[in-house]
Amino acid sequence: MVAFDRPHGTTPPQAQWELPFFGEHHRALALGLADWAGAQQVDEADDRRACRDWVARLGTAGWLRYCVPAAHGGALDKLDSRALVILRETLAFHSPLADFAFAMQGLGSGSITLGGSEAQRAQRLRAVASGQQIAAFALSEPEAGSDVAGMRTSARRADDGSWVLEGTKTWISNGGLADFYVVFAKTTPDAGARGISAFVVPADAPGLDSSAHIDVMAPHPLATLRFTNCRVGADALIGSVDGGFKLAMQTLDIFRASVAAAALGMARRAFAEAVAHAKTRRMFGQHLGDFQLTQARLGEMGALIDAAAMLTYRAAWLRDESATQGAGTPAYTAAAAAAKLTATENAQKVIDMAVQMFGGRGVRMGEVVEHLYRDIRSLRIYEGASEVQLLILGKHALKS
Ligand code: COS
Repeated sequence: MVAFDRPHGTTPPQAQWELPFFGEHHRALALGLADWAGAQQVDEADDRRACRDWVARLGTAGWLRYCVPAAHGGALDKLDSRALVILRETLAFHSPLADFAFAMQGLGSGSITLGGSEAQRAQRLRAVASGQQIAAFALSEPEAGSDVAGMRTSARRADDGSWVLEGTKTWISNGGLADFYVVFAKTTPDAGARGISAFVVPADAPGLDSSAHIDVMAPHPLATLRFTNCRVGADALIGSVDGGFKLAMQTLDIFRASVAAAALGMARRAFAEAVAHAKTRRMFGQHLGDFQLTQARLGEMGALIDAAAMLTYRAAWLRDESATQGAGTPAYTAAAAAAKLTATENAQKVIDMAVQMFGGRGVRMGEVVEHLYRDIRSLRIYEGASEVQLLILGKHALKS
């Protein structure tokens, strides 16, 4: 599989960047990126090799610089949610794997940006921004996916100050590929969310086994990580002891709105494919697009995309604007939850409608809409399943 080519001259729309959520620098970024992304051709037959290739290209072209702050090689002073949204929407339009490669550099290093020491930032962020190091975020466990506070992986401080990790993480994106993992582990048993800490663990740390790859329905490098008497230095701790849960939530706050953007990019691509198909496919003596049934379906797809876009851009704008940091469930946490929920669910519907419009071709392996149909599914699950987003929104409503 090659990153989606553009059989119908399909280019990502640009009009949405004119909305007042965005500034001139955002529009310039979107334009430059669209040109670059449209010119890339990556062989995606092997997802791990392709992911490395994408990270290298994204690093060389400077796009990964939007994953880290300027002080450490980034493009902007601090992480800008709207830039992340533009990058993910555009990359996902062209290749969901390119989007994945980009997003994981941000998610995997986000906790270091937000809560790491200067030494941790200096060691990792510049290398992430250039694509020289691949990052990963290790939160989920076999028995604790949505219920983060229920994790069992533990970290205990040894007499010499180093930390010893024990346990299993699973569904880890970039597992087996990453150069380092941000790992969340229990440091105070029975303290729930208040007993979790975050650590930077190099891929070659003794006692870390990342060889158990997991195959899923769409290209996406994943693995289970096993920590057996895995020892890391005292300097591996990110932020404060037992401060890891909030750090994880704050990191997810930034990237959840960008997952919504990825879903949006995929939905826009499916919509573009459907429109092109409706204009060219003939049946019963006319074009598919001449049927009112088709027009109504395209109308519905467009409205679902627009609704998702507004929530996604609002969430990113709110986070960029908000001075509120880390206190309870601020407005942008709820806005990011609404965006992720709506954009991923709507994209699934839009892509399904596009497949239906393509008829038999829609399920043929290698068709863009068939690929998207498999790509979109996991976005309703990872970085907080739709049910978790509903929970966040419900709690927010009760607190207001
Ligand atoms: N920012 C800062 N702090 C936050 C926060 C956020 N976004 N969300 C919660 N907190 C704080 C709460 O204020 C609370 O603080 P106090 O103990 O000081 O009161 C603490 O964290 C615990 O919050 P809460 O009681 O809401 O935690 P729960 O255990 O009920 O879990 C959910 C809440 C389900 C929302 C959380 O576990 C979650 O997001 N799960 C999904 C995780 C996920 O995305 N997994 C995928 C892995 S990445 S692919």
